[in-house]
Amino acid sequence: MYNELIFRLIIDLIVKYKKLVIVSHVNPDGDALGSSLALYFFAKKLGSNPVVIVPNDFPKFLSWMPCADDIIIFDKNQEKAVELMNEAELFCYLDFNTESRTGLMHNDLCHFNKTPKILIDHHIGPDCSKFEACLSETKVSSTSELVAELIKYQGFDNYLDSDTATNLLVGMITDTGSFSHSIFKNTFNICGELLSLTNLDYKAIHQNIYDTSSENRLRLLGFLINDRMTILNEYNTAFIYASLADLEKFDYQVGDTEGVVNYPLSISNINMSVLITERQGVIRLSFRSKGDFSVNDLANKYFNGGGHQNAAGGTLNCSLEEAIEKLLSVLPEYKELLNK
Ligand SMILES: [Mn+2]
Repeated sequence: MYNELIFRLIIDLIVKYKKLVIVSHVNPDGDALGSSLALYFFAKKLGSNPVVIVPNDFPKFLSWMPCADDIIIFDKNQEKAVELMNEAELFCYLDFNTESRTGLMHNDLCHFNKTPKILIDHHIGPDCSKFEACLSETKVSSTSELVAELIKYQGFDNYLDSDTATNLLVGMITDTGSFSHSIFKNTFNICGELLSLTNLDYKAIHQNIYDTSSENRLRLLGFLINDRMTILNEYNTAFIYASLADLEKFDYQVGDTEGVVNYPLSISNINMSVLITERQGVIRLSFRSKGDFSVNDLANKYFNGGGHQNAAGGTLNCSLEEAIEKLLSVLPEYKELLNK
């Protein structure tokens, strides 16, 4: 399925340009971090000098990932990040398909149009013409799976260690909701290889991700489902909203609402679930669907976002009430598709 010339090209570019800046998307998730950190380890083994920069902070439940401490967080350490970007010989964009997904970093990245860039991503429709090499494949679980294939191409024997494998597994576990969606046969195969080659403790990795919540985080989940969830049976849709005041009440920490959007899909007739979260000055929306309904299309058309068929995100610059109204106003257009 893979064009091995792309793997060769990416590896040659990493070897040729020693100063690498690996960039991932705003609100980095397990796959953004896992794929970036795995490429970071791999590039070091290839003799290059990589750094990972992400636009803003990542969830606390991912802070244990190997070398997560080495990540430069742009909005906390802008001076250092810009200095590194100025020195970069090669940018590696991971887990996003358009530069605007880098949030605050976008303005600065625009100044480096002449610096070579590579893209490794599993979202629909990147503009590959902007890149020296573009590894874009949507029929994979995650960007981490693509990075795993890249390292495998060069040879797991010499280039895989347990830290790299741990990062790759976190990416695949989290982007598939613990192997419940976006799964392909190859995902199981590659995970099996990573585990058998490194003797990692899978249970420990899983527990580090999922069993390290605070009491507040679990109570916030309970509150949102009980008090903030609306079921719209007519549209086979559920939405949950969370105001700033709601989040404050439960001492919100970055990542605390991660995964909340998935719960309504456990209701048998619900085909789409939406989480609407109020942030400082912006409304964030998260979409999930079951089956053929494309939340990518919906997020793209009405919510300044996109992603995958069954998982997408978006943002609106309005009040929480207006965001809910907007969602309600577009549902009739999708009624037929949602009722399938
Ligand atoms: Mn991803």
